[in-house]
Amino acid sequence: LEPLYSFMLRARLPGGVVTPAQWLVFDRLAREYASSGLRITTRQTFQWHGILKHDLKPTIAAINHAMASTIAACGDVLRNVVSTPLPVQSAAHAEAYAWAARLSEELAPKTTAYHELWLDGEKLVGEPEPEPLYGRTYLPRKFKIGLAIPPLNDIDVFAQDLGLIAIAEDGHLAGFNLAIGGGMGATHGDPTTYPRLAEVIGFVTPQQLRDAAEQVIAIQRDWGDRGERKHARLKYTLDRRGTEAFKAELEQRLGFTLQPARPYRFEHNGDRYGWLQGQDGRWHLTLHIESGRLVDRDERRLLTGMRELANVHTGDFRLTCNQNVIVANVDAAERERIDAIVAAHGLDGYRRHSAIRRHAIACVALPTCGLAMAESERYLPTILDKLEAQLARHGLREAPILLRLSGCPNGCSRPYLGEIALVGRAPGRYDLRLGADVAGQRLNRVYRENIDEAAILDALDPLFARYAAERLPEEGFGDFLLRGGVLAPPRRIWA
Ligand code: SRM
Ligand code: SF4
Repeated sequence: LEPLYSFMLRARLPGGVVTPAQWLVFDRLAREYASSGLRITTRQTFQWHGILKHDLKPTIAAINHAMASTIAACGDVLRNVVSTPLPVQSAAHAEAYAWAARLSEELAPKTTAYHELWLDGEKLVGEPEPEPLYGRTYLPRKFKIGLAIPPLNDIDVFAQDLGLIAIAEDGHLAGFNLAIGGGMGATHGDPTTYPRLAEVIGFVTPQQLRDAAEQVIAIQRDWGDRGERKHARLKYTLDRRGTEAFKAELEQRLGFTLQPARPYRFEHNGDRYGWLQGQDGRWHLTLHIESGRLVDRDERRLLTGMRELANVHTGDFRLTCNQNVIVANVDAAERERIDAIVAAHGLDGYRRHSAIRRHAIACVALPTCGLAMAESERYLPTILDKLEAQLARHGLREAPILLRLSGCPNGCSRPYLGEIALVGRAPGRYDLRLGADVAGQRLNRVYRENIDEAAILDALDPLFARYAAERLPEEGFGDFLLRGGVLAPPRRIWA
């Protein structure tokens, strides 16, 4: 008798765009096959946990019939391409999304094995189809592309292997600054591993983007460390071979020189909640979903509420890299009906939650993640209650402090970009990291190592007191900690 194996499935949804029809399929899969609802990830897609082995095939087939896929959502390939989800500047956003979708499609593996295995595709006889980009051995490690449109850095563009900073001129895309070598993962006690922000190396036009992205991946394929998986990401290739050498190789393979980077300015990296109107007059409602977990619990029937929305909504949905969802492209006349469904199912947390709760992100961690060293998603509500009480005592309930929790140093919640971050060490113990900015351009650093909850709260309380008393207007908590001398200035300012 075979054990009852269960699996996690992840969809590939470039730019996080989901039609109402797709939503209804994904919702049905969550109810029929998964153990804990629909989970929005930090890369704008869905995961289903607890899929039993014999249900994998029908689930994957249903995802594909809904015009989505699971191919390249995991593995040593280009992962889900993320893109600024909020379509407020209509023309530029539409173009940006089109680019995310195109890169995702064209740079994905071309293997037919996926279709043979999971979709009952016809078996090819003879040699398998060649992989034009990945070759026989694929990439040394996963590779991530993300596209941001300033002033919003809502995808954390500097955490990507290849970050694309869209430069809009007259409302249309003039091109992209390329930022290479971002990545979060590290290993406790191993200083040869570290989080790193991507470096801006130049500008390309839209016509040059596809080739530039492909060649960045190809150089990493050829230069990446295949001997030690821990050092296989692009960030280590750059630090080993030098960013200038990488850029020279890129220009040589492309046959043209990158233009100098164009000016840009990021203001912040969270989501903007509530209703916002786009340039074309249509409306977009960003809802806060704690840890991205859509389940029905007590009076908060989030999974049902989203299904009700999908039944009536005529626009689309956008998943965000902060694990939230945008009900996008709503006509003004429909707003009232959407608001009523949102309120009736407890999806209106964005109106009630404190600022720190609205901006917090936690990775999945226990019980499903085999790499977790400490709780994250399940611990978030508890630590938030305690931090909220502390912040309220200092009159800081509405201070939008960016908190990120990870159950281990792999950094799936991009914790090294949190103004406050807890990175799991052991059950109940975390590294407390402080001092990132709110634009996603500065990493935090360890403030206290391997401490428990009481020590975390003790360490933060006097800092909140000082922040409340001494902060400048609009000054973020991370910036204050640097200006106030709590943390030494960073060795490198990323901009
Ligand atoms: Fe992640 C591995 C969950 C975004 C860095 N990540 C894992 C695994 C698959 C654990 C494993 O290998 O067994 C986790 C599954 C947990 C579970 O039970 O579901 C997992 N990662 C997630 C998600 C679901 C976190 C979330 O709470 O939303 C995110 C899914 C993204 C997606 O839709 O594709 C997720 N992971 C990230 C990010 C953030 C990002 O990409 O913006 C990072 C940091 C950025 C980066 O890659 O540097 C990230 N995950 C890692 C790493 C460290 C990689 C490294 O280079 O060091 C691992 C471990 C590994 O790959 O060996 C990992
Ligand atoms: Fe698991 Fe660690 Fe990623 Fe959290 S950060 S989901 S614990 S691998």
